Amino acid sequence: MFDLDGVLTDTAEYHYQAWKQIADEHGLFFDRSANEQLKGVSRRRSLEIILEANQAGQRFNEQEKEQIIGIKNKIYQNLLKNITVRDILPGIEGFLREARTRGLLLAVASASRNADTVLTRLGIKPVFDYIADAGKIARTKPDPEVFLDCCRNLGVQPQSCIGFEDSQAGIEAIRSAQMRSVGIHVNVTSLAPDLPYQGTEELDVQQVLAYFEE
Ligand code: B16
Ligand code: MG
Repeated sequence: MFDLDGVLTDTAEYHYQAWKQIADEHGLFFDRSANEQLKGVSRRRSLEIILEANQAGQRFNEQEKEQIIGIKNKIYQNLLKNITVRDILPGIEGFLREARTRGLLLAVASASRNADTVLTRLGIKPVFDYIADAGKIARTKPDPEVFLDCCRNLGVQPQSCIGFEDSQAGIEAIRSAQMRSVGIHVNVTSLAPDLPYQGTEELDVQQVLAYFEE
C-alpha cells in the first residue's frame, strides 16, 4: 500500500507553495521546515498546525477556517495542472511493474482528496487494484483507517501487507494497522519505519520481500 505525496510523486512542494501564499496573506509564519509537520495530515489539520505554531488558534472562526481551506485547495489544484508523467518519483514505475509481475496487490492509501486527479495526471491509476477515497475516511493519519480501508477492499489481512510512507504520521498509521512499514526519507520524530530507505530510487521489490519474509 502506497502513500501518494512523497512516495509516488512529490506534491509536498505544491502544498507548501499554496500554504505559504495563505500564510503570507494572513501575516502568519510558515517555512519549509514547518511544512514537514503537514505531511500526511488532512488539510483541516494542516491549517490548525499552522495556526497553533503562530499562537493564532483563536483568530479565525469556523466559517473563516473553512474559507481559508477552500482557497488553499484552489491554489493547490491550480498548481497540480503542472503535473505530468515526468513527476513520478525515480524508481517507482519499475518497482510497481515488478510488483505487479509478481502478482502482488497494489493500493493507494493517501490522505489527499486530490489523489485521483494526481494519479490520473501521472498516468499510473490503472496500475492499482484499489485507491482509497480520502473523502470517505473519517480519521486521517496517524489513525490507521485509510490503510485498513485498503485491506478490507483488497480482501487481505493487514499483517500480510506492507505500507510505503514518507511521513511520521503515516508510519504511525501503518504500525497501528498492524502492517509492516517501509519508510521513504522519513523525518523520524518518534516511530521509525521497519525498513528505512533514503529515497524511492533505492526501492527493490526482491529486497523488500526478503526483508519481511518470516
Ligand atoms: P489534500 P499523502 C497528504 O497526502 C499530504 O501529505 C498532506 O500534506 C495533505 O495535507 C493531505 O494529503 C491532504 O491533501 O488537501 O489534497 O486533500 O501524503 O497522504 O498522500
Ligand atoms: Mg506522504
